[in-house]
Amino acid sequence: MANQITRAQSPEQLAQLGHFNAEVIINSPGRVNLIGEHTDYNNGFVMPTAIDKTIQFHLKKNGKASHCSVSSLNYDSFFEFDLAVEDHNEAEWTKYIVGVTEEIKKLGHKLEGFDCMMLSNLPMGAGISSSAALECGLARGLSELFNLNLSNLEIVKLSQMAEHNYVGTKCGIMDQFASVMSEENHVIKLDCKSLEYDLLPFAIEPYKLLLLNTNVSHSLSTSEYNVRRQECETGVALLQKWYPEVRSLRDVNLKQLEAHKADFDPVVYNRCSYVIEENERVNKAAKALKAEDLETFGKLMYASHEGLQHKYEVSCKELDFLTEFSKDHEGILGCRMMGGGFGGCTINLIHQDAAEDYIEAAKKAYFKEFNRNLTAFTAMPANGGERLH
Ligand code: GAF
Repeated sequence: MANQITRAQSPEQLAQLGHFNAEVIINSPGRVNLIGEHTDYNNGFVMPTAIDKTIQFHLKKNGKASHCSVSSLNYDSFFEFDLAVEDHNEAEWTKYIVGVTEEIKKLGHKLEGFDCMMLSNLPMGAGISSSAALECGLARGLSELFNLNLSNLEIVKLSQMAEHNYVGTKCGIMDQFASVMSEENHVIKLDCKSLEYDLLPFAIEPYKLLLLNTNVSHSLSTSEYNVRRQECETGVALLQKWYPEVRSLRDVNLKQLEAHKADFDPVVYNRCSYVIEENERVNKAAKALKAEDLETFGKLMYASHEGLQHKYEVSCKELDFLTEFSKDHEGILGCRMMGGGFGGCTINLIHQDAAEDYIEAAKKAYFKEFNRNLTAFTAMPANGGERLH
C-alpha cells in the first residue's frame, strides 16, 4: 500500500543527517484517535494511540548564547531565530517551534543556542497530529540536550500550552498525551479530567486500521474549533443554574440535559448532547475492545461520525462521502472522521483481506466525486516519543 509521503528519506537526506553529528536524536510520533472526538477539552474520555509515523529530531548545541536554527528536510524549510527575542511574528510551522522554547523558558529553564534538523514520514495537515509530534519531540529533544529533566507530563502540558499561546488553537490534551504516553500494541483510554489512563491491548487481527486522507484541510478548522469549545462552555454555564456542582460536560448525563432542553439555544443543545453521548460511546467502546467485540466497536465509530456530522457539525462533504461509501463494503466494521474535522482523514476498521480492493474502489469513487486524489495508509499503535541517541 502506498504511503502518501512522496518525498521519502533519500540517501542524500540521510547523508546530510550523518554529517550533522547530532548529540541527541528523538523520535516523535503522530496519533490516531479511535473514538472520543472533541471530548478532551470537555474533560471527557478519548481513545488515542501514537502511530508508526514520526518526526525525527536531530539536535546539537551550537555554542551560541541564543541563536537557533531549525530545518525541515522534507519541506526544504529553514528557520533561524533568537531565543532572547520574544515577538518573532512567525509563520506556519515555526510558531510551534518558538511556542515550545517560550513555554520551556516560562517554566524557569535556561536554553542556549541549538541547531535542529527534522526528518519526517508523518503527513502534515492530515489530522494525525503532526503538530503534537512537532511540539512534544522538540520539547523532549531540548530537555535531553540541556539536561532539563522535563517529565513526560511536563512535556505534554507545555506542548499543549505552546499550541494555545503561540498557534492560537485552544486544543485539549489528547494529541500531546498520545504522542508522549503511548505504548506499542496498545490504545490509551484517557480520562481527560483526572489524566488517569488505561492501556488497552489492541490485538485486532485480522482487522486493521486504515486511514484515508481526503487531502482537504478546510480553513474553518482553527476558528470553528475555538467556537465549538466556547459553545460547550456556554452550555456548562447554563447547566450550572440547575446543577451548580457541574464543572464540565463530563459531569452531566443526558437525562439532566434533556430536562432543560427548552431553555437551550438549539445549536448549543446539540453540541452538549453530542459530547455527552460521545463520552458514553468511549466507555462502551472500551468494554467492546476488552471483550474483543469489534462489531460493536465499529457501530460505535459510525455513531460517533453521525454525531460529529449532524450535531457537532465539524465534518465536511469529503469525510461524509467516505464514511457513507464505507457502509456499502464488506469487511469494514466501522468508519468515522478523525481529529478536529473539516478535512483530514477517516479512520476505518477493516478486514485485512478487504483492504486492497477497498482502497482502489474508494480512490476511484473519491476522484470521480471531487476530482481530487485520496491517499491511504495503515497505522499501527506505537510507542510514544523516545530518545534514539
Ligand atoms: C484536535 C485537538 F488538538 C485535540 O485536542 C482534540 O480536541 C481533537 O481535535 C478533537 O477530538 O486534534
